[in-house]
Amino acid sequence: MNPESRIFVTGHKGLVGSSILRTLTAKNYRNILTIDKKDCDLREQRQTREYFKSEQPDFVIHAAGKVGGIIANSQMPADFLYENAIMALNVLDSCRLMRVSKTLVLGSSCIYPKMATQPILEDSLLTGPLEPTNEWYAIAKIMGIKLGQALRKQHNLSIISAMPTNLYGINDNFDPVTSHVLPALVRKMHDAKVQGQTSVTLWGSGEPRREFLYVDDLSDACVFLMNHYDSDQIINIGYGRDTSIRNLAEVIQKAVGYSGSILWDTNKPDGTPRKLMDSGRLRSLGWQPKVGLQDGIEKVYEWFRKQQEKTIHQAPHQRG
Ligand code: GFB
Repeated sequence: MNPESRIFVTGHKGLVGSSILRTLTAKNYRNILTIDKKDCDLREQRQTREYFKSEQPDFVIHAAGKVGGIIANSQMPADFLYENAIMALNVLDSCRLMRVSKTLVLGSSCIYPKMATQPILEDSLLTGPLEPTNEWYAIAKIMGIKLGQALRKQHNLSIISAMPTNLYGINDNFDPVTSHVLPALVRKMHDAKVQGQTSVTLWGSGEPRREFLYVDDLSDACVFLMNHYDSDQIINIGYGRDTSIRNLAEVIQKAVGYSGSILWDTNKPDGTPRKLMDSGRLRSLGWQPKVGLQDGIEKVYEWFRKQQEKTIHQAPHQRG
C-alpha cells in the first residue's frame, strides 16, 4: 500500500475498524474509504457491489462483523452465523468483481477446535470439534477464510486471513450482558464502585485462560501484514501470553480501584478452557505487540471513565 492507495475499511465504527482507521491515518495513508451501514449495508449484495463500483478501492480490510461475548453468541446463533457469513460473501465477491489488489479478512481465535493443543498453531484449523457456545460465529469466520483461499486458487486474487486473539480497547461494547469479558468486567467493577456495592458477580469459575491483545497492536499488525504478507496460509495475531479470568478480574479491580469482593456465578458458561495462540509465524516476519495487559487496561479504563463523565454531563435528550 502507498500513501495514495484507496483503502476501504469495513466496520470503521467498531472496536477493530476504528483502530485500523487511527493506525492508517497515523501512518499517513490519505485515501481511506469508509461507509456507514445506513448508506451501504454489507449484508445486501447489490448495495455492496454498487459501493465497490463507485469507489474502486485498491485495498480492502474487512473488519465489519457481528461480535459479542459468550452469552450474546449463545443467545443469537442465527444472527452471528448469517450476518458474518453474508458480509464476508458480499465483500469478497465484490473484491473479485473489481479485482481489488489485496484484501485482508479478519477471523477469530474461536475458529480453532475447543481442545486444540496449546499454544494453538494455524494448522489446527478443522482438526476437531468447535466450542459449542460460539460454533455459529466460528463457522461463519471459517467460511470467510475458505472463500478467500478459494478466490486466490480460482481467480488468483491476493486475499489473506488473519486470526486475532481476544481483543480489547477503546470504542468497545461495554454492555454488561452482550460484551466480551474484559469490557464487561470494567463496566461491572466501575458500576459497583460508583454505586458502593460490596460485591460484584462475574461469570463461570474464573479458571478459563484467555490471551488478550490491545486493539491498536492488532491494527498495527494488520497494516504490517498488508505490506509484508501474501499467502493462502492463515496467520495468528496474538499477544503471546495468556491469563486466567480470575487474574484478569484482579488486574481490572486494581485499575478501577474497586475494593469490594468478587463472586463467581458457576451457572454461567466457562466456554473454551484455554485459548492461547502460537503467533510464531507472525513473529518470524518481524512483528511484535507493544502494549502490555496492565497498561492496556489502564488506557481502556481512562477512556471509559471519560465517556461516562460525558454521558453524565449531557442533557437527558442528548443521551444515547
Ligand atoms: O470474552 P468472553 O465472553 O468470550 O468470555 P470467549 C471469556 C470468559 O470470561 C468466559 C468469563 O469464561 C466467561 O465465562 N466471564 C466472566 C465473563 N465474567 C464475564 C462477564 O461478565 N462477561 C463475559 N462476557 N464473560 C468469545 C466468543 O469467546 O471469544 C466470540 O464468544 C469471539 O465469538 C471471542 O470469538 C474472541 O473468549 O469465551
